[in-house]
Amino acid sequence: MQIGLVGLQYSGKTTLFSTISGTDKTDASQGKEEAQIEVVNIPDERLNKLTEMFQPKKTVHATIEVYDTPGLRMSDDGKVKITTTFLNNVRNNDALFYIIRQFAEDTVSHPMNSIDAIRDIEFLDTEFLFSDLAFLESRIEKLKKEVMKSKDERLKKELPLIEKCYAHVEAEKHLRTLTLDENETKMLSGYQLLTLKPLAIGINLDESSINNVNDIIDSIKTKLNNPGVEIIPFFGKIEFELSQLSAEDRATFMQDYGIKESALSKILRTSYEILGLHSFFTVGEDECRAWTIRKNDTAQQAAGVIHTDFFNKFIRAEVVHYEEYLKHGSFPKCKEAGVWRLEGKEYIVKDGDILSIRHS
Ligand SMILES: Nc1nc2c(ncn2[C@@H]2O[C@H](COP(=O)(O)OP(=O)(O)O)[C@@H](O)[C@H]2O)c(=O)[nH]1
Ligand SMILES: [Mg+2]
Repeated sequence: MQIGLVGLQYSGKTTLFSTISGTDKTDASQGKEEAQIEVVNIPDERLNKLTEMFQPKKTVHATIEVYDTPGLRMSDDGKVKITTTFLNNVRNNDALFYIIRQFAEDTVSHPMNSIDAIRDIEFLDTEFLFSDLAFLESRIEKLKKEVMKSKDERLKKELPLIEKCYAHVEAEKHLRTLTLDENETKMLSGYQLLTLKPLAIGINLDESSINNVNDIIDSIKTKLNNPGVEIIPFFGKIEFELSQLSAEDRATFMQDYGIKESALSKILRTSYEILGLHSFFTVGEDECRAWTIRKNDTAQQAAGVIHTDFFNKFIRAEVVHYEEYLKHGSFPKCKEAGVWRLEGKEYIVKDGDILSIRHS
């Protein structure tokens, strides 16, 4: 799974990317046209705890790929324009994170020459709607021609769906707010429509805002017409500086600044949430590991994530929830307490289940 940090130039994307990846990428990325990619561990206290209990040879976190997309800059005519390279980068992402500048800093210019979070968000929204509209329009034309020529039932079903999408986008509404059934979602999945992708918005604040974060975020929320989109405040520069410190010092400074959860953790957690993902664990002396699955995935699908063979040869899953394991301390004790279960392939895996797959 990939999340893309997208936004205007100098909104703090690379600074945030550096914090997330734990390295300083701010110089390396200057003026680069292509996106930087980093595979990032999803922080998980439960996995740390399991590692303490099992002392395995290896601990493997669930991961997510973060893309630092080159920002949109002012072109020669003084306007900020969307480029094809930019759109191609963004299309490959599974979820998008707008990174919006709200920090004031005289030494850092803004491609639109002033700080205005709402304008910047609406700029991105409009460009993405426009890109989807153009795609849908050409798809409709193509389908109309093909439907006349061919007897393909799929094409006949696709046309009304694309027309429905077109009407929605034309009314300036994101496709993610359109109700689609499973089949429709499947039909659209190959097209990489931008406003269909899960979205969250990160607002990059400066120190002067530390005492009125809630007011700023509330005011942005009321002005925006973006129902259901999560808006996450963070302090790009401070958090980057903190990430360079030891864990102990970081904790102290975070407390001083009143930052309860780091931007890193908030953004990764939100990405998981908007992508509809969660984790299950496998444990043992060799390895403790967190695996990523979709909410509502079955035990058989979870087994398939571990190994494709396990999907086909699935017999049963041994299941104990993490909380129960923590409470009882061992599998035999869990059995005694009746919290160790054998589940079939249709079982819906819960976030934090510890699984062991029986297969043929
Ligand atoms: N004061 C302040 N400066 C920031 C903040 N975030 C980023 N910057 C600075 O803004 C400039 C552009 O940041 P960068 O992360 O490269 O932006 P990008 O173009 O979106 O990747 C750099 O000089 C950063 O140090 C912030 O929260 N506060
Ligand atoms: Mg950058």
